[in-house]
Amino acid sequence: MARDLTLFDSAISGNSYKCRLLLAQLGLPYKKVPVDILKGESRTPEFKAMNPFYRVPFLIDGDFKLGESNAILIWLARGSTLYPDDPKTQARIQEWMFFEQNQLEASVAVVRYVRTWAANDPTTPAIIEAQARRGPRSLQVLEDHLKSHDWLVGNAYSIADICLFGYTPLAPDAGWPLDPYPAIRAWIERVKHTPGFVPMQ
Ligand SMILES: N[C@@H](CCC(=O)N[C@@H](CS)C(=O)NCC(=O)O)C(=O)O
Repeated sequence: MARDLTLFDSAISGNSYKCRLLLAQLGLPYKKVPVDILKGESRTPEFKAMNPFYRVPFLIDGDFKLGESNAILIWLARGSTLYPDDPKTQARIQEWMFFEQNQLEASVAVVRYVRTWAANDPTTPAIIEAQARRGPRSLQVLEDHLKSHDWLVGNAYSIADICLFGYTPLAPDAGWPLDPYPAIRAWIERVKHTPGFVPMQ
């Protein structure tokens, strides 16, 4: 029986894009439900009742519901070459995925959001200031690794690459251009040439 997948999604969300990219590369058909996060559609009582995390992305797979983009990536990629069975490879992939949420996404996604959609909010300068070091530092961690590796884990494209691809290309929107990071720019081009790649918008 065909898998019944629904993704609650926002076109402007890098976390949602990670899931769209994986679904496309796995060739999995799914129903996309757009959520206008700028209009507060992720904060309505109805949405919260379905999804206690009240954020996108959110996946419904048959009768199984799952939030958090990286949990969704792992769930969907299990059994595919994008998340190999080997436990140490999986641990390495997860290492990058935790780094992404704690360092890169935490800085790039947040600063991009406030610069783009909350520029006049009085709290915005303090938020930008709080992330001023973390953003470039996480880009440098990525750059240092990619100087000597084509992919984040082992010799193959995996959900670690998909995960980091969500926000790394958006770093310029957070005020951190990618000119000082040639290895990251080369990796971005490699990811764009993987089979089934789809752009964010
Ligand atoms: N850690 C979460 C972060 C999800 C998140 O921050 N989603 C944002 C869009 S990228 C959102 O739904 N914002 C709307 C809101 O907070 O109401 C994940 O990786 O899925």
